[in-house]
Amino acid sequence: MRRLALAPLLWLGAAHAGATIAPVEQAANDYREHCLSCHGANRFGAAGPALLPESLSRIKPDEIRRVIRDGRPASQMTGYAKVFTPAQIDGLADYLQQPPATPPTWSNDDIRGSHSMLVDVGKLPGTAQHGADPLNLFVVVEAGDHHISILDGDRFEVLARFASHFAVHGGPKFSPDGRFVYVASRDGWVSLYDLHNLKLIAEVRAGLNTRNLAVSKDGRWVLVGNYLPGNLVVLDARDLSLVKTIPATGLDGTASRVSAVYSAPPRDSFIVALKDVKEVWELSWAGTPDFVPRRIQAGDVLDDFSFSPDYKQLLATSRKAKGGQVIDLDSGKVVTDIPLPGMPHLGSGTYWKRNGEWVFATPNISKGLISVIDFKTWRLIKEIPTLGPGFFMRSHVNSRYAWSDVFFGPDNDAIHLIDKQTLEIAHTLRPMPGKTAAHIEFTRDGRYLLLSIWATDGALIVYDSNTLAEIKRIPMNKPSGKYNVGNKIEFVEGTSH
Ligand code: DHE
Repeated sequence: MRRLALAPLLWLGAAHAGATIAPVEQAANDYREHCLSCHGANRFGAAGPALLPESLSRIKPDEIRRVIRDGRPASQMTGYAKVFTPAQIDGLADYLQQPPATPPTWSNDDIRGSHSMLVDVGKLPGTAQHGADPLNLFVVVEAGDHHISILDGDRFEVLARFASHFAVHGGPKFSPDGRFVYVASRDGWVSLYDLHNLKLIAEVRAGLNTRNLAVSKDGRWVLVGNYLPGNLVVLDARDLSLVKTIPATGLDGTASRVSAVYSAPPRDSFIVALKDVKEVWELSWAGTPDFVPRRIQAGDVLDDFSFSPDYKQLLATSRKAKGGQVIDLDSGKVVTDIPLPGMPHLGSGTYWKRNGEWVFATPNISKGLISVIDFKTWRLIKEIPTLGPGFFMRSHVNSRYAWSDVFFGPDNDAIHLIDKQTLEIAHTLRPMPGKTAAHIEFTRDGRYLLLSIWATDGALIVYDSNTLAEIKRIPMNKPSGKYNVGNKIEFVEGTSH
């Protein structure tokens, strides 16, 4: 719609300027001549990332223009300042933010066509070949140059590093024994990696724009949630071959995007939140699953979500309602709304026991405060003011503190340590002044933790979680999330699911 409205306006502008070709056509020609070989015929991506509105929505228009003009350091994207006039750069940036003339599709055949099996797993040793504790490895996402590093969590040394697809987002998920890790990129690619043999096994493109993935507790299925096309994709966890696609269509026929998918191990099911219809879906993996969703009516459209520790209830953010909503998964009823004033990145919150009761805590993305909520009464226990809005909060059963970042604003180099019992800020660290400090993950025993310095010349900093002494700095390129195999497969308290 937007494109149809814009095209005549651009054309009119060009006609007045006496141009012989409409700017939209000019941009399409420029794309074909200079961008297509890397970014694909339909802007679906190839060696370079997809350039569809869904893929670019998180980037400001000025930044898009800047990248076309100056390129991206440490990538194959060179600058086009000497090739394009400023008007051509503006035209191209506008063009890329409009939907393509033909609506993009990604069919089952496209998924199957993208699948590649790189190694025959059956021929690889079934035990860890690297000498490190397989349950204390960390999978580290280096967002700066789109790589993944595998780190020995005892010696804090990198065992392997490999290129990922563009913009890995969300937590990688593991097979129940911790041998395999599944990674999703925003561009829709899913990769399967063998941590015992440090080898990439298989890859498939499950969609054009993906939210995240989940793995069933029995290790048989991978469920991928997509924005584009709005659907769920079930893959065989052994080799990522396609099992089924399920359009994210509401009961009334409205097409939706998928907000997030998680596995709920005690329920033997995947839980799915939909972005454009007021429904939550539960898909059982028990027995011989048909993956037909059980539909639960939500009070609002839901974004990211988390669970109560027993997985009986779901706690979701709702951008429209500017707050949170609790849904009982057994009865399928909305329990209550909860005050989450700053739209938290909910899956990245954490929970612990305080005075014998479970509490949930999360920073807020648009307000400098941490919300602490009682899991039994759903009442707000406290709002802890922080130095700025944050993204991630993490703890461990053996840690006195929950660590919470200040992702946004002038104090983004600070990290708060919240005392889990008093709910006061016990310490504020500034690990590398002037550089964003964010996202924590503990070793399996909780004795140490890894913190990211979120910069291209960044690092992972290893702390002793009791003395808070710095143990080691490992240089890395914008390390974003890091995930401890043992903590993730045991779904331990304090870890994201
Ligand atoms: Fe995330 C997890 C949604 C922006 C880094 N983020 C998740 C998950 C969801 C989500 C649903 C849980 C997936 C999982 O673990 O399986 N993220 C969203 C958004 O809706 C939001 C606000 C906007 C968007 O367009 O996606 C958003 N996220 C970001 C970022 O800007 C971050 C900081 C940088 C980036 O990589 O894009 C970011 N998100 C992360 C990370 C996780 C994550 C590192 C995994 C956290 C964990 O420890 O498990």
